[in-house]
Amino acid sequence: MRAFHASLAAERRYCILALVVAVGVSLLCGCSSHPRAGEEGAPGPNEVWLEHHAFMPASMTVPVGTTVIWINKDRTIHNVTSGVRWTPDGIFASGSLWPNGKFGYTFKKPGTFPYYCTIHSHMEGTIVAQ
Ligand SMILES: [Cu+2]
Repeated sequence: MRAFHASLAAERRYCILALVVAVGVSLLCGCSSHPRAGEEGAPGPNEVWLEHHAFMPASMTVPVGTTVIWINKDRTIHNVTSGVRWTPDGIFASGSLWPNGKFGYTFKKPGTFPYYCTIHSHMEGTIVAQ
């Protein structure tokens, strides 16, 4: 009888341990799915995501000398082309950015730099370097 009780107590201990582990794992999973800068869910500093056929953030102000990185998070091809709709100004052009493709440009002069996607011209963004 005593042995039975002992094993029951041990079993209960394992149950509690399993519960603690399960809660811990679910908490960890919960945290990792929460959007955080530079991770899944939100662009990091000096990062612009091409997501849902839009630039996110659509406008960004950076210090002169900053390299801005664009990352295509969509499942379609986009590009990052400086200029305004239908009128590229030749300052920078990523060419075709495939899903997960990246493009970087270093803003060495102050100014306002509009850009768009020539495939989906409603996709527009602006970088202000100052
Ligand atoms: Cu596009």
